[in-house]
Amino acid sequence: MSTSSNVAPNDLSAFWMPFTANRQFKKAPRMFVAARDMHYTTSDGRQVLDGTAGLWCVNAGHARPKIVEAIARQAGELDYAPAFQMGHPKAFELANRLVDLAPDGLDHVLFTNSGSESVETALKLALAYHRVKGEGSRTRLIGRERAYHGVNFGGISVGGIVTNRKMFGSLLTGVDHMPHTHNLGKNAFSRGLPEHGADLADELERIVTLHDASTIAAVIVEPVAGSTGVLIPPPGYLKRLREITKKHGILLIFDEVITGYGRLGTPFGADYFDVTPDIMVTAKGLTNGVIPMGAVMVSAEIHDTFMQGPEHMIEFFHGYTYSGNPVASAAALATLDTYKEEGLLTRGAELAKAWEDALHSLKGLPHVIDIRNIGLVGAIELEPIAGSPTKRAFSAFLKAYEQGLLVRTTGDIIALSPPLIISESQIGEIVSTLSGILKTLE
Ligand code: PXG
Repeated sequence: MSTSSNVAPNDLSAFWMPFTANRQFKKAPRMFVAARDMHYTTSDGRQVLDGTAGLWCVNAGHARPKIVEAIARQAGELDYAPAFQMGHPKAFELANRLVDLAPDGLDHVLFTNSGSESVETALKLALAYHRVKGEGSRTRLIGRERAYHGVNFGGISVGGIVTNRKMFGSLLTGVDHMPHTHNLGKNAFSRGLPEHGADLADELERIVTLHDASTIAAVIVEPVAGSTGVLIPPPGYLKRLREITKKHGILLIFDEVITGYGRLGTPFGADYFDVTPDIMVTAKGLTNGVIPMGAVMVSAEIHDTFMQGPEHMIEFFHGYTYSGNPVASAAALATLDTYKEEGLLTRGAELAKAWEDALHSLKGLPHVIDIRNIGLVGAIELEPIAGSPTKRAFSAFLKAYEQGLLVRTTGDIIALSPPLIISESQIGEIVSTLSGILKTLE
């Protein structure tokens, strides 16, 4: 058996890495050993500009003192408190803060440890809500093609990524999918919201007609789909989904794991699009990525529906050992303080124009078939190499890393989502590094 004292630092075999080409990585590892503000430090001592806020989560930048101190203090004061039938003050304080920050009408919070768990929590809530209300026939869940809702069974069932679904059997039954809204033919090089495609929301009407509204519990969508390459909805699309769901008594769930906490230049995507869902799923930026935590915000109507029957009874049979964990709660409170003090939840709106102009300056470079942007999110879509999809973008990722820039790729799309503290000159740096790379890509 290995112990930490006898594992050679270059023995990488034991850790089976997530969503990673393990064999390739272990032949030429890319390791970060430190981070501060906008930069990572690599194991070979280089600085790498963070163009992705880690994995869309480090919205306030790295190693922010207030968050670091809050975690250390909390760990020394109250490290853990049982999450079931016991409480501690910070979880309640955090829930209150989140309700204040969330759109009006979302008045209660359930805590989880990740986006995936937040999604499962939301889907289970939707099913149980209808049943408690006496509408137990509402069991169908509607997701969307090219959606990412984490990796658990509910999430991959309503999700729309073939590679994440096809290995895992029949998944949840009674799930249907709306089409995604990405349309390169009509919307390539859109700045902000793409013009065409609002009518795709009417596909929901078609699905409702097919199954009958009385069988449908909820519709779940990402306001902007992040993971599958920044798919931005056309104007009016989400409003239309809200109208249709309301008309048919179907719950609308926004998965704001990426769009939450300032990514679009507003606190939540719901604010950006002026559409309030019944349930809002969040994680990532809630704790600035430092400690795993998710939060699911729900309407008073949903919450109150459960609050009936004998008072000594548990109202919702769901929760995690670490729901509202004290250290995670402290990290989240300090994160929200940092966002507030530095105006970060709206800073994306101030930078959006400069960000948009910078990204779109890459138009016309080799292989670039689309550039799109919203808030502090951007995507550059490349023409795939014939017969080798993903290879071109992945080689851009590797070159960027060598040249001191972290980007994310999915398929042949380069996705960008820097920490919200980024400066205009750092935006320039991202674009000039990418420009150089795009000119030399195979
Ligand atoms: N919903 C959405 C919309 C997400 O983007 C999850 C749920 C799951 O969250 P957890 O915390 O369980 O991973 C996500 C996660 C990428 C990338 O590069 C995106 C995610 C995770 C890792 C990488 O696009 N999104």
